[in-house]
Amino acid sequence: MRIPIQSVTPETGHAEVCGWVHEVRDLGGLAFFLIRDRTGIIQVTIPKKKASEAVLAAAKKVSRESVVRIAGTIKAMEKAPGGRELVPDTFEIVNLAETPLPLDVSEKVGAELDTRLDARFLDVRRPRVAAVFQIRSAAMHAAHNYFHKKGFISITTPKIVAAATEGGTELFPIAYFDKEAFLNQSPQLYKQMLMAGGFEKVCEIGPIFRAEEHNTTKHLNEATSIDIEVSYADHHEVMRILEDLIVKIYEYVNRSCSDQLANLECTDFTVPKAPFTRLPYREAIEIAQRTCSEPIQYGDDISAAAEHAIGDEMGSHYFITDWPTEIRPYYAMPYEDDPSICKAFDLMHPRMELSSGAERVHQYDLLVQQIKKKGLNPESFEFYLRPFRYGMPPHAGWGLGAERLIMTMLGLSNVREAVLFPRDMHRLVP
Ligand code: AMO
Repeated sequence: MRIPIQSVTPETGHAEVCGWVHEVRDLGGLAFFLIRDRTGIIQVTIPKKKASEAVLAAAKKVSRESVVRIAGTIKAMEKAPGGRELVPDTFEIVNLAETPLPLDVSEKVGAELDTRLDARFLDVRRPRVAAVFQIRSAAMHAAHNYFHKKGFISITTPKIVAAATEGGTELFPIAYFDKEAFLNQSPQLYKQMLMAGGFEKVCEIGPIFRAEEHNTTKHLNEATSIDIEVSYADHHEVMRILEDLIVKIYEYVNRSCSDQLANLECTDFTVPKAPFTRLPYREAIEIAQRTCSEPIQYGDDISAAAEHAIGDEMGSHYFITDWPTEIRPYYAMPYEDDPSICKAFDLMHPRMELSSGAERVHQYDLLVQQIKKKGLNPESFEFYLRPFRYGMPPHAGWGLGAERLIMTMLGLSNVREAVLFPRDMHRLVP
């Protein structure tokens, strides 16, 4: 019976392992193989004089990254990985890999991100790369768990839609029988409609599609959004949920992924402390004016350069609150005493924005007015506006980018590193 390589100890006795041939070394009288599965690496040592003909023949023929099944005796061996080695009785080549390999899995030869993404199936065999996705899986598990514990209803909203969410731009059109349709940019309108449906607390972790022609290290054309919407909550309450979730995700990763963090050499992994600073937009602009080389004014969007300058000053996660109503979407609730600013916020990591959210407009007339003010046509939002006429509770919510969360958590230099098969302007395959 096959056992995971990590579980093989010097006391194991006889063991059978399956995996890929990670490295091959021939020292004349001795042949060494490193065999890797997703749990670890074991050294297989073949003393040529003592080994059977069949073992020797397979060992001679096998190429790197072939799949093998090897059974034999486990011996303590201080210098080998994990302090043990396997001396085989049988050595089966389950599937021979072609040579040369498109990518060096042992990481002795570095590769450009593009080459790695082209051969992603091999790239993710690299323990450091696999670690990113094991951590991402743990982080998503922590999020699901958190929402479940807090009584959220997990929903799935359509990704094929008839109208824009955030206002007409950045949409991928698709052929949908004889109709015009698009890939959805955000579950925004649907999660709000479900507040009218009485679900009170909804969450969704799903894909969002943005036809942005950005070629940066933090933009994807298909991303994963962690979304919530909560009835009777204001912006303060959903900011508290967001910072609590971030802390819980970091804590869970810290607890359950120590091997993966070590693999990634994430030595500065620290769980952020809540509450995060609430920095009003006006003060954020003042910091940027003082510290950023690019000019910026009240009312401008916060550029990447300004984001960095403010992030350097803040040093850890923080919220930018109280944004000018003019530069936020129509669904953000203006303050009653000063409608020029609204109850919208962004959650920031010092490197970039992670999440946007707001208390929403729940009054039909105000919402129609705000849609018109943005130069949009309320008629194309009829399906969304209708629920606001039949008892819509006040509500608030946010969307958090899963890839940016993982990227900033692990100090990855490119958001594509946090996606198995990234979609960007130049990449549609694999
Ligand atoms: P927003 O458009 O700010 O807000 O998106 C929310 C978060 O999703 C992530 N994100 C992206 N990540 C990678 N590449 C992209 N192209 C990309 N676009 C967005 C970011 C961002 O902070 N409806 C609102 C949310 C809400 O108010 O509930 C929305 O979609 O991390």
